[in-house]
Amino acid sequence: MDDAAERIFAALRDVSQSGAPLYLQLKKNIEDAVRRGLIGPGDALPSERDIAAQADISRVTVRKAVQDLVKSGVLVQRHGSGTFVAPRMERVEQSLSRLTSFTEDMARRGMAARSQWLERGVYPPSPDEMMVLGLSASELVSRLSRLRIADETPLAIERAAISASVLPDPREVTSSLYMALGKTGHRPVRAVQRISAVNLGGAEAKLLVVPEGSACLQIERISYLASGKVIEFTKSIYRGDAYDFVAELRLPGPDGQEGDIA
Ligand code: 16G
Repeated sequence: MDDAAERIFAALRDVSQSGAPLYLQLKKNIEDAVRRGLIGPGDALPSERDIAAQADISRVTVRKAVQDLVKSGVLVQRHGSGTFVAPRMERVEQSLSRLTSFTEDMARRGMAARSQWLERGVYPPSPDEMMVLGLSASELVSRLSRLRIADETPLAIERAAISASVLPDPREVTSSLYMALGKTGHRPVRAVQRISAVNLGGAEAKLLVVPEGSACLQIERISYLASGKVIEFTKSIYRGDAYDFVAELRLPGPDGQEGDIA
């Protein structure tokens, strides 16, 4: 038996036949073992059968506990090779003073960025989109909703809206929206961001592989061209356990001017 398996079995000893449902006890024992560092990122979990035998519980109970822990991101399952403690999330420190794209941010950190498309098409604009992008009801908007993933870890859900007169075919955006906008001279040069706290609902939690109700950052970015025209209206949800947004603050100048943000 390897070390990790022994440590896991040690953590299972307290699963008893009384009190809380067995799968909840088992789940809590495994969570505690991860939190206390008894088992660490990448450690393999013993097989369902071995855990069941060791803790003297049924395999169905073990499977239920393991599935719950996979859903909440504590464990990961790799087809053919088993179940492992999930890699620890390295927090991403993101400056609030530079206007960069997700692809660029991840490349700077040596991480491979990719996206899973949730929506990509042309639609009549919503009242919000009309107001922010300055569109009339007869104009169209290109919507690009993506799950943004870095090194296989989902970090954010981004829902971008761009006027269809600027981006008539959103399928032209393959990896980077800002790169696609740059090609036609529409890359934003300035943006205003509003950040607020939210607790995730079930569907979004599932996409981000975090427990339902997890703390997240909701970010609204409105980006502008040098001409002052609004080019992008993006609503995003960033994982609270993964992101630190950092802003540099300075004393106001001698005239008391702080500079306008909007
Ligand atoms: C960033 C922006 C987002 C922009 C995206 C473009 C925030 C909160 N959001 O993630 O507004 O649409 O970059 O990234 O920073 P891309 O060029 O990689 O598609």
